[in-house]
Amino acid sequence: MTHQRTLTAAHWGVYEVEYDDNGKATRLHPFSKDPDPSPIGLHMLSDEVTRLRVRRPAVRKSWLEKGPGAAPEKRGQEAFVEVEWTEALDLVAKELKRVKDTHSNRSIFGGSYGWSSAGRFHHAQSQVHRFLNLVGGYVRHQDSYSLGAARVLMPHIVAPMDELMSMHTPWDVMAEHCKLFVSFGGVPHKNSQINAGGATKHHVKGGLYGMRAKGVRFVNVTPTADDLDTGGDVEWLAIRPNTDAALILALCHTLMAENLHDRDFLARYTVGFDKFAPSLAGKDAAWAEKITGIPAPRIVSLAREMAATRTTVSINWSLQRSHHGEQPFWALITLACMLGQVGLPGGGFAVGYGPVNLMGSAFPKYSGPTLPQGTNAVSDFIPVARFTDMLLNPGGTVPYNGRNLVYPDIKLVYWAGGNPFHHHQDLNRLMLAWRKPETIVFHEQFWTPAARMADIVLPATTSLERDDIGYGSREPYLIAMKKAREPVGEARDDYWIFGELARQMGQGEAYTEGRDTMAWLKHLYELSRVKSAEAGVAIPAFDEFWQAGMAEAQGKTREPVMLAAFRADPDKHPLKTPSGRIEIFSEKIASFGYDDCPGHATWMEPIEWLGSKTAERYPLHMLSDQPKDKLHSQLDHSPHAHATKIKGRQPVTMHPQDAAARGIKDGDLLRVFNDRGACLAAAQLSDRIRRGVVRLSTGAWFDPAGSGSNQPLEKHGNPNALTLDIGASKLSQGCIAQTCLVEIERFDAPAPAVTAHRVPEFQPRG
Ligand SMILES: Nc1nc2c(c(=O)[nH]1)N[C@H]1C(S)=C(S)[C@@H](COP(=O)(O)OP(=O)(O)OC[C@H]3O[C@@H](n4cnc5c(=O)[nH]c(N)nc54)[C@H](O)[C@@H]3O)O[C@H]1N2
Ligand SMILES: Nc1nc2c(c(=O)[nH]1)N[C@H]1C(S)=C(S)[C@@H](COP(=O)(O)OP(=O)(O)OC[C@H]3O[C@@H](n4cnc5c(=O)[nH]c(N)nc54)[C@H](O)[C@@H]3O)O[C@H]1N2
Ligand SMILES: [Mo]
Repeated sequence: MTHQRTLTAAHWGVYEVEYDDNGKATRLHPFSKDPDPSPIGLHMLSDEVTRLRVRRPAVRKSWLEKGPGAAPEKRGQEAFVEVEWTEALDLVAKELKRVKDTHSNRSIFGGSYGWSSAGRFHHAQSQVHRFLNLVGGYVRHQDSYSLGAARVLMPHIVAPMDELMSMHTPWDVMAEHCKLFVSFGGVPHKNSQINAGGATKHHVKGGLYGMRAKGVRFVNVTPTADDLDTGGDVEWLAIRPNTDAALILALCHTLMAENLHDRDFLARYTVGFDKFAPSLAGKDAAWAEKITGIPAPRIVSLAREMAATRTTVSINWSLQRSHHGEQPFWALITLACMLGQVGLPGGGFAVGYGPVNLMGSAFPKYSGPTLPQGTNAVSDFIPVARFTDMLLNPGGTVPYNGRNLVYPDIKLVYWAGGNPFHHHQDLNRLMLAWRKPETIVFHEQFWTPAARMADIVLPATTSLERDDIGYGSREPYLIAMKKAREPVGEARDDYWIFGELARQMGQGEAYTEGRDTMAWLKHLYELSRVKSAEAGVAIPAFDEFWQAGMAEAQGKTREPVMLAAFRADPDKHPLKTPSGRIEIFSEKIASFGYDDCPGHATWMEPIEWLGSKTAERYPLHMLSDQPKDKLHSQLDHSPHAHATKIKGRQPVTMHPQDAAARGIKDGDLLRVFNDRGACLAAAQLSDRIRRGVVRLSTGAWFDPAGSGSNQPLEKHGNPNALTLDIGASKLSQGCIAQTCLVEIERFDAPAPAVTAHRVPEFQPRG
């Protein structure tokens, strides 16, 4: 008999699962309804991917034999012992009880940051938080690595990021009305492959090509020209990294000097321009040329062009992942207000067309299914990127958004669905801090570097091995993600694992509410159906959806133009800022008295940049952007990601002249280094990158050679061996991965083998 294809959803897209005559899933195909499907997940069934699965529960040898806290410096170095599920669950439940009783739930870090997999019920972060809440709570994290600075800044001055993201004017309206589109950091096609929970219809390429076809002019301010593809001409302004705030302030300066700013708009819709304007003194185009490397005459003419025509200014999230990363965002909002086009079709600002597929979608917004997480009895939290600081400074304080937080004393770290040895900055420093907890528990699908550095690793299923519901914000389709195969090895759903642990800790019924997976899917789906209907969006009943394999949301479409209601009547539709207006000057932020984030947009030198003293020793600015061939570190071991590697390493893009000055040829093995670390990578030459800038995309699994020394060589090309682990400012404490200087040399010594993609050693119990 023939087996019908089923669907599966990943953050990067939907795939059709093909089965053989025996019902075995054999191949994945692109989703037929997607005009621009992503190749990232095509090999999810491959042997290369399966090879690295965690197959059985495993416990680090010293921990198993000597108990919590034993030889923490051996994490990642020593063998694991595989154990039965019953024993593994017993160990975890007892250890949680021990930490709760001898310390308290304030000693459990369950922040567990990470993207997990698509699928709303089995979302690992939701599951771990629901579980830890039921057993007394945990220290959580706030904000994200994605938007550390913007999530804190934007609600003070305009609106929360999530609201702004889903308000972005759709592509067809942009094509019709926008005349000049100025992007800071491009609109990278590679990034828009992703939408959290599952991209179903990729529309960014079509959107950009449509704008170009209607004659929109594009100016791209970026160190890396390949981040904007419109199918036509793009003017490239090759800016020095981390200096965009200076450029934008100089654009503001020109507008004011030439009386081109929209006084009516500023008076009606904003507060604080009078306090900001004097700070522009001296910040003219000539001043900005020295900082940014963009010729002064072009800055002046660009400001005039912007004022003369319907203009959108769009900024990418990468710009705020930098030291003082609040400033380019605040400056951009200020510039858009001076241009006076906020709320007009094709005009105003965008906080990123491109980072994910969501922005510019015209599909209705409705509430998707989500697993309730309960309430957390512990109030302690950290800004997410202060994780290493927390471990190193228990009892220490950290300023954050107007308050001082105290770092808790963490004894147990519980992680499900993230990879801190991918996402955190300065991984050599994290390696040292990682010794602090007495116990580290991971649920993982794969033997990632972080899993290999844990004490107890529990094998989790992938979304191909369980039933779930795919839903992404402003995507047209809900996807019935049907189980396509049996779990590999003894892998179990995170839900099953937490259910069992909860049972042992007397919370089993509270955790499962008596439902199995299918009952949960139906329950969560029907709840979301009721809420969506209230908002004017109809989705079919669950059984019909599951039977059909997918569902299309029908109904009320969106307000087409970003912030149009506010523009139409700011009294009736005030913003949620203290004044109800856009805050060019924020009394609130000024009142915090932070020297690194004053009350209005300004330019402050980053701690490292091409104009700083450090550049004498480390003259290359390293950008570590999101990888084209994967989502973060996920599927780094798949054939698709492998194909981009050179000599088994991550390529580092550099300008031919920077390479020639160092005797480097295309494809050479390189050592990238600074005072914090060093890694190996391979040269990929391109004249589409600014001189003095190099790009080492994230995602190569962390692969330190040896250990113990302060600065081990990372062998695979993980940029977080080099990045700096401080906060963007006292306001946000956001991660600043894009602020990083390095030097590069040819690596002529015999190349050490890459061992990132390996299963750890297993030994019998001693
Ligand atoms: N230098 C530098 N560093 C960066 C960035 C940068 O720009 N530059 N970007 C930052 C950003 S924006 C982000 S969002 C972070 C991303 O950092 P992370 O979200 O931590 O990265 P992922 O690689 O997606 O890790 C997800 C992990 O979850 C596991 N997983 C997937 N599904 C499941 C599941 O169902 N159950 C369980 N138990 N596990 C599962 C995967 O195997 C994988 O190991 O990285 C940040 N780091
Ligand atoms: N394929 C793929 N897509 C992804 C992800 C992934 O891992 N893989 N991750 C997703 C996640 S979690 C997030 S948060 C988003 C992040 O989205 P972004 O933060 O916007 O993405 P990046 O790729 O880091 O950077 C985008 C562009 O900004 C440029 N840029 C960097 N620094 C500067 C600067 O100082 N000035 C200017 N003008 N430009 C600069 C970079 O060269 C790059 O081309 O991407 C999402 N999309
Ligand atoms: Mo992110």
